Amino acid sequence: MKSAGIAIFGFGALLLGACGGLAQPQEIGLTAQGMTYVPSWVEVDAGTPVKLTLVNEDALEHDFSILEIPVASVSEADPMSAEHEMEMGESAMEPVLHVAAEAGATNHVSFTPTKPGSYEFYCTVPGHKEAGMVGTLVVNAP
Ligand SMILES: [Cu+2]
Repeated sequence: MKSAGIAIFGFGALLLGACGGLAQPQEIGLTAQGMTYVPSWVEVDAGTPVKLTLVNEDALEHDFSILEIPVASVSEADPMSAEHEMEMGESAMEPVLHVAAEAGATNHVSFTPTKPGSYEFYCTVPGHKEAGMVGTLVVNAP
């Protein structure tokens, strides 16, 4: 009986988090400059919405992508990322998280990570990952 009660409570908390009701979003700022992300190591808590802002200070387009990560909800503010995705063309893998910013622009993506772990993020523009545009998103247990 006791464990069932806890399970139901946990589920309710998760729903609230997904709706963005009580939980304050965790705001993360990433800057793309000189083929690197600053910072390249980011930590967030599972179950709490994350608002990630990508600031592109370079003279070329960059993006932030995570191929596979369990998330409860994803929203993008700027439709530009959809166009960008068309240009990516032949890459067969579609990232779960993807936000692009043109040179000098800022864009953001909101999502709620659901599973603790360590996830690699990178830039999908050809050659950029190889040039060092990779980083780690650590999702901590709440
Ligand atoms: Cu890039």
